[in-house]
Amino acid sequence: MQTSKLEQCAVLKVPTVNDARGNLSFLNELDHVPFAIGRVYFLWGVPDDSVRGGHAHKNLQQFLIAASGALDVVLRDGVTEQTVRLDKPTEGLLIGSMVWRELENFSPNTVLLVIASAPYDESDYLRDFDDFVSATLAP
Ligand code: T46
Repeated sequence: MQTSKLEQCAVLKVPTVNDARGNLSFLNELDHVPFAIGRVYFLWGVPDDSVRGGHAHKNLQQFLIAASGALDVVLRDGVTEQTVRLDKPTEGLLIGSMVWRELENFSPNTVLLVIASAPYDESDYLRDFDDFVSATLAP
């Protein structure tokens, strides 16, 4: 039986050093982020009624951290669905390829930091859910 793509998604700790001056969190490539880093981008100024995402990636892997604020990430593999609340900068969500994601319920002033395995490439996106289901369930 095919393994669910959702099992390849995981909430991982972001190593953090705390002292009286505040907190410092860091990520080492191929260690805390389990892939080679091709791009970093961040979402900010997101209205609280906004829904982002609504697509899957053929190959891209990503690691999402709510550096500030909070949001829900809804993950779907075409069969099952799981919602992960990101609300602390000390943990991040690893999303593998061929996982549909929707980002919603942003709290005010959320900054979502995204570390991606490759530069932006529109041809890597599946933006139609039926096409995604067909592709992911194909033998
Ligand atoms: C994802 C979620 C978490 C670029 O020019 N470069 C980039 O690196 C990215 C990510 C986007 N863009 C352009 C493409 C669109 O014209 O920015 C515009 C908005 O992109 P999109 O509608 O894909 O944004 P989101 O927030 O729905 O999705 C993004 C990522 O695209 C996606 O990979 O997983 O954030």
